[in-house]
Amino acid sequence: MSTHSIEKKAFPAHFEWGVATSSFQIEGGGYEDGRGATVWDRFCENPANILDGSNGLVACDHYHRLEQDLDLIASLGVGVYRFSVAWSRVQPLGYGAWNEAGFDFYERLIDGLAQRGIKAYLTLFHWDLPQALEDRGGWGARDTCEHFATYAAEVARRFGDRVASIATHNEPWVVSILGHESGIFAPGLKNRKLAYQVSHHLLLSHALAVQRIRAAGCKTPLGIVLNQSPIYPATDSPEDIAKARLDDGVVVRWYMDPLFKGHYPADVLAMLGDDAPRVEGGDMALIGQALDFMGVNYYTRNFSSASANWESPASGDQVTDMGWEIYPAGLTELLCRLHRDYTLPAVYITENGAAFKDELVDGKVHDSARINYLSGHIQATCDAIAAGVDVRGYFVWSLLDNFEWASGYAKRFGIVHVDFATQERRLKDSARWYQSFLGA
Ligand code: IFM
Repeated sequence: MSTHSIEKKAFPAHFEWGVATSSFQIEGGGYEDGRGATVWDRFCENPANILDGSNGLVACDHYHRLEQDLDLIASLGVGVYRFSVAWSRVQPLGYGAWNEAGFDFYERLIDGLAQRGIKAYLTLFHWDLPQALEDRGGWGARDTCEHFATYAAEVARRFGDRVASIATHNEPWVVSILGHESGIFAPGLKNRKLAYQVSHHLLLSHALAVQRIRAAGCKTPLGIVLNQSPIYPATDSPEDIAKARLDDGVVVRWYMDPLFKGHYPADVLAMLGDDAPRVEGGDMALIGQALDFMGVNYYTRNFSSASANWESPASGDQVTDMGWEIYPAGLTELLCRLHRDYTLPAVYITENGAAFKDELVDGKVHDSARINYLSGHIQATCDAIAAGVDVRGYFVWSLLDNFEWASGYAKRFGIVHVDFATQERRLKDSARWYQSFLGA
């Protein structure tokens, strides 16, 4: 079925294979059982913000279908499941009182995974900031870092010994830049200075959370998940080369340098000028503390052009339904470059996958393009390991078709098809391919 002949036995014996999701994208359950509003709830209240005018109030209704979904995950034969905790479900305002009903849900999730022999990889923040904190300045306010560390420590106190991994943030670049500079994601703000202050606070909150969790004696591996891609100049003009270098600074080095070298990249700071974030004494040392792992979310490569009119030549079956070029070699290249430029902890491919225009025919989805995408990127991961990068796991994004943020339900990333009218789940061919690859 796949044009790539990669086999699981090409990987180290303890390599982890999983699927990934996030709270807001699948849980639904509205404001039930005391869940507080999030910035994404508020953002969706303006239908113009979302391609299909939808919201996350029902999503995949995972909140009510937990047992069935756990069985589905187990049926794939994966050893690990990556999910995120909705902060506002367990602490509705993001500060103050805890919500036991919210913790109960994650209790059942984590126990249900253990009963099925699946390790839990928990992410603390996948973008659904409690709206009450946004009303107090959100990630632009330094106080939010302290609130996040308190929340993180409480989740770790309750679940730390039962999960195999805790990631603080998922893709801080998205929260800062798409949420606060371009404004196409919640909370929908357009202010570059704020966006970079937010990025600093996300990194600081990550660091405070790691410090607090470790100080409490929790030995669970701790890390952070970054979206990354290799960025090439669109042409060999000096202007495009300079732009690609700066864009690499904004997307890759702005996060990697502070986390693994203890400072922000000088070229991006120079570009920002007065918009550079306010950094207090001690922040950088804290952000640069050692981590147990880093997660890499890889989907595509990017090109940078100094000209606003340049368009990628990739088209047709070279691109996914997001318009993202399918370029598995970029993953090998990215991993090798990170390995060369930084002293990395263990690396996990925490997200990789693709949206395609799936068609449900007679209850089946023949998504050979997704199979080729996944097998190509699994091969690319194998190539990076062969080149010496310490990659320990790979997670398909995503288990289910789900709420794809500003694209609503219009883009389907799942290896399991979801009929959003009936909530029926159906394994796509890609899920069956993954099952057989894993030997389930
Ligand atoms: O759906 C998202 C996910 O929430 C974060 N990483 C990228 C995915 C696809 O856009």
